Amino acid sequence: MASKTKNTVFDEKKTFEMIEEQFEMVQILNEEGKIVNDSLVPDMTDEQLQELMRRMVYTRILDQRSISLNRQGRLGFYAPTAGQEASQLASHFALEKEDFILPGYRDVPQIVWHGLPLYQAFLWSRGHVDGMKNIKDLNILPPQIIIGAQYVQTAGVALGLKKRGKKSVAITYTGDGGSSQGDFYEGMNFAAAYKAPAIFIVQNNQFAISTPREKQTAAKTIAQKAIAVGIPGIVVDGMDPLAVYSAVKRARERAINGEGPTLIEAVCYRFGPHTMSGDDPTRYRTSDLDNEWEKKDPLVRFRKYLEDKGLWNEEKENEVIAQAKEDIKAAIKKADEASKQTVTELISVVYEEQPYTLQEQYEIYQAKESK
Ligand SMILES: Cc1ncc(C[n+]2csc(CCOP(=O)(O)OP(=O)(O)O)c2C)c(N)n1
Ligand SMILES: [Mg+2]
Repeated sequence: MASKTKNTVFDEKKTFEMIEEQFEMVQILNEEGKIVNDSLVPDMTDEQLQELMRRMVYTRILDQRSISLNRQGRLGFYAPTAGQEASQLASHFALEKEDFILPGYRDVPQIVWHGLPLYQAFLWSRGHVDGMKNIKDLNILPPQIIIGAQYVQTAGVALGLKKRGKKSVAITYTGDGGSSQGDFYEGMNFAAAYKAPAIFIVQNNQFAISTPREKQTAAKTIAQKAIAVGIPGIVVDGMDPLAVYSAVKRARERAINGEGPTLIEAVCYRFGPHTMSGDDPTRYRTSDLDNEWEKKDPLVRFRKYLEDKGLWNEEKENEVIAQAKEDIKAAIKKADEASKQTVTELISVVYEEQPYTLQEQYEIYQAKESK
């Protein structure tokens, strides 16, 4: 009897192969600081390359100082950023001043480089209302603590920009963990359906606190989730500033041209703990894994690249470090001089129009605080 080959209603092998092919990680600058993808090298001037390096070094120092200030009890909430400088600062570097940033709690560097004074970032860390005072003209929103919520808000901000005919974009950041939230899909879906000028970044730093990336989703990449909402998705080496910059630059062009949003997964690693609030990474990460990722340090590879081009040296680096330390010292001093936080002040900044329920509390505290 002739054996029949049975057809199946769908071919999962083909689907997986297609995804594999489509979502390969894009790298331009490798761990040794060498260009591995000539045709993709972004058009950046020597000054731009130096400025990006300057910001990355400065931000590493800011991270180190913030950690020690937190340990001294001089800062409040702090989520370390070391390891994520390329994802954060090269993505920001591809933006324009008129673009809106909707950050997560780890994305303070991007809003500082967008214009938020450092002392205000410190006040925000302390939970002081002045931290986010007068940010209206900076085109930034306060860092979001609710995981994923900024994705929905970004759809709204981007649609607003489109309706007002602005040639600017709204960019947002979440983590690998954030990609499991409903808001992640809802925000992208809405922005995609209305072709809103949004850029959605996922900084896949491998862990959501202690939950590894593998437990987050069965999908091979996070970027492929873009397909479901009908937008392009791309995986970039998030430790490679040139790859991150190029991807965001291109996503921005699409958005400005009315072609809608892009999802960018930046594969990276946070060298430090999740936050400074008692997290111990040694309980969920091995030192082998840490070592493996430390070799991919975005600062190390970018430094090598620029040194080879004659654009960077120890002297330049030391200048940046000294400047960062001086600025941080001045900023923390200024933060210390801020007036003591009052409850009335806190209540008054929540709503534009005070609801009567808060009005009553406001009056109680006003009486207490005026004594
Ligand atoms: C809606 C919501 N659920 C849970 C939390 C608690 N939480 C704070 S950070 C975090 C992990 C987020 O991980 P990821 O999105 O990968 O970002 P990362 O911290 O790694 O940058 C969780 C679950 C929260 N803030 N909001
Ligand atoms: Mg994460």
